[in-house]
Amino acid sequence: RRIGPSFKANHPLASGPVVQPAPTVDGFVEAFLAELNYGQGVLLSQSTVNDQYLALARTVRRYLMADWLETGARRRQAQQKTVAYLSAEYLLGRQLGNNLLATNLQDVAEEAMRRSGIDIAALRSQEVEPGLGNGGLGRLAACFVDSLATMDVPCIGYGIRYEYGIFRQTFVEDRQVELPDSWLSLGSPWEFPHPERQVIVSFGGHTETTTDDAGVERSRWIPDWNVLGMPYHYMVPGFRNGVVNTLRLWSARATHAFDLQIFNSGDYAQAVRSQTFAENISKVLYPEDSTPQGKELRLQQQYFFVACSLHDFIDNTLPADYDLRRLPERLVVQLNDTHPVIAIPELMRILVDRKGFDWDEAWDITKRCFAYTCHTLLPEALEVWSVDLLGRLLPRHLEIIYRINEEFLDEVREAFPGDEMRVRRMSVIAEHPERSVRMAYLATVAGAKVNGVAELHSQLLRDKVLPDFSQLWPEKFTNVTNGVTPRRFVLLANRRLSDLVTDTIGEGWVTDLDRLRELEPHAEDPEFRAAFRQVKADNKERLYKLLRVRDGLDLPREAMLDVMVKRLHEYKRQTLKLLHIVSLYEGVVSGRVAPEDLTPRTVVFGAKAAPGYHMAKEIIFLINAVADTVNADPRVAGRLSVAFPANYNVTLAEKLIPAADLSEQISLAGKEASGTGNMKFALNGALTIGTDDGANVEIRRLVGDDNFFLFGMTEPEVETLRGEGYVPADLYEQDPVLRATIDLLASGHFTGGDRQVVAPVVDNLLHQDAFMALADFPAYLEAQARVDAAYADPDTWSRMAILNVARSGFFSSDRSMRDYLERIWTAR
Ligand code: B1N
Repeated sequence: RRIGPSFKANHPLASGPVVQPAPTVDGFVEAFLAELNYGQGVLLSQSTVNDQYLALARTVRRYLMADWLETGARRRQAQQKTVAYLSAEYLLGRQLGNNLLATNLQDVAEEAMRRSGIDIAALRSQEVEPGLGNGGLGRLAACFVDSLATMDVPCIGYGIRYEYGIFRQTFVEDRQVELPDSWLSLGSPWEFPHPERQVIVSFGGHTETTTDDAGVERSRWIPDWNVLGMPYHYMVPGFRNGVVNTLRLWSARATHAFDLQIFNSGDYAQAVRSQTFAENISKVLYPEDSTPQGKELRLQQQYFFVACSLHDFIDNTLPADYDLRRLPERLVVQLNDTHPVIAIPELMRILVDRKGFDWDEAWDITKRCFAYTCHTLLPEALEVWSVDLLGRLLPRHLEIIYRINEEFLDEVREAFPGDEMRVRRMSVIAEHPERSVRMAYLATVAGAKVNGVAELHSQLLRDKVLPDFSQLWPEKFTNVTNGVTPRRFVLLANRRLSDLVTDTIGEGWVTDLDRLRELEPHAEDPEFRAAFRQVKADNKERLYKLLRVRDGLDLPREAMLDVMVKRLHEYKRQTLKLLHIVSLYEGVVSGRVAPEDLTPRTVVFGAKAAPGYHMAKEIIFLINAVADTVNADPRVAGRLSVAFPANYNVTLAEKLIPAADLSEQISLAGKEASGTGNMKFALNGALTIGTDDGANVEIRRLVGDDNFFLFGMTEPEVETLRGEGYVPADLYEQDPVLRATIDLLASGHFTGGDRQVVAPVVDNLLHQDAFMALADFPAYLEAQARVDAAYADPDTWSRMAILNVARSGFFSSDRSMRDYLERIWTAR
């Protein structure tokens, strides 16, 4: 079949105009009914909620289409430098609300639905969010593409269209049970498959050495098997600026070779199994957040999407005659952590093996195309691939990595003669415990820039993770502090606050978030503070209504809302929060504290644990057990409640964050690279209780010490304590409050008398406590007492909260994107 254009470019109809429905209620109703009747094939009177949702989505799509086509055409014309953002994860969140916001059609759509006898809220809830990511890293990618579209920067987001995203979490007898997330099953109106842009990706086999016409030895890859990559396009609209960029996610298909096998083999069942094998590659998102398991399928996923993406850009996006020596003028590849780092040898392979460049020229081009963002400090999170596995799956890439490493190590030897220890330390190939490729080192060697995601993180990255590299190439290292999109996380999630802000300082702040500063003087205005409190109260009411329907939770309206939502990980210290809750409860039940002396609090947790992370799952169990007991105990009724709604995701975050009073950011100093939830809470007027870690450091500096509850050890203090030998059991012995708290936990009080089931967590705290929760416990309680004192005076609290909003404009992802543009994408 013919693919490629089959229309005369100079035909009068060739480039539009694209017919767009009128942006009026009438126009919207008409387009909606057309989608329902002709797209969905149903009558309104017969339609289900799902029919209506799909038709509504397709109607909104129509309003974006002209801008999308126009942006594409403009980008092809302009031939500017394009950012290829390579990310294995995009945690997009629901699309309908965001796209209505971008097109400014919220009110029109709502009225149009009303006129059609439909409650738009029911249709909004019908959408299953594409959960194609684990947590902060995936959500960051989604915020970044939003900002780039809003700033009209040419960008293609490349990734994987997982058929199953992050699992759906349920609790059965307080324990996490994972269910598959079949987000595509009711139809996916936001995606556009492009089979004509399919790409072939090869795996396995071996290499051969041949001599080319010029007598130069060249390696040739003879692969063993292929799959097809089918791109699906998603619209990434800018905020009311006529720009729609593209997110291109790849789905794996069997090639025709598989079909032929079906035909020839006679073993039909086996042939179909081969097809399944190919399609497995994009079947499911790995649910490990920051502890890669080194699984072959994951390397297949990584190479699959990276190979598709580079091929797509070089062969299908650049003009056919483009001179690849000038590639760095047109392409910058931003590597979102090490997951897409195999793109480096892949570009070398394309240039050397397919395009006939000599090695040195190819390497010079490659080095100028890539930049690498590191998102972690945990040693166990730094990806390595065993040479054995990599060589089996991608033999030619392994050869290329070896040669890159040889030449790099020569450079090290030249800079530090006689220092073979250093050479071994810096080698891209680790020898122990198994010969393997250190992907972060490869990215650092090839990348023109390497950045961390918050100031403290970038500094620790230079000093602790990659010290030899920062000594060799200090100018390579930079910082770009993360940010979040104010469109989704303020305007969409918190309409009430947004209206108050706009009424107070006018429009424009949504794309120029520093303007929130203009709110500062209003912190002193009692009327504004009262209005601000009313916004919080309304958001709480909305949240509690949702939690009643969603989770059957019945929460008191008046209490302080204390929220800890993030992946479950020991370094994030959900257990420290749990110890705080148990200590409050213990105070009352032991008679040490009168219940009326407790500041009424509702603590909400949201957290998924990686399915294979046993300790994390034990902690989830314990939180649920404590919640059950505390909520059922009349002695603390109305004073202390604990809620753990299952399946925390972007959709729930949008309801929880605007309602929160207190934001828990309590990781052990030096472990959380940045955090981005911390920014979302501050922007929505929650106060932070937090350690000196990640972006908390910058939040505190900006909002001011007086408006932030700091506690705990600093990173150097953590190092010192570890050096001295940390013995958590000693702290338990010495601190009566800590002892009473842990004793109550250990007694089985929360588990129907069963001491056995709490042992894994309690013993770990007493005898390991790798993340030093016990060491920070007294300081944490003291900081929580400061929280209670501040909360006692509504005016004090709202003044602080308003100043948090006013001074957090820096954390817009628009600012992050400006920093990438200046420090990484153009400054070379
Ligand atoms: O990336 C976020 C940061 O704000 C967080 O502090 C950081 O923990 C997070 C392997 C990761 N680092 N590494 C991952 C995710 C998935 C995976 O398979 C690692 N996520 C982070 C944004 O910078």
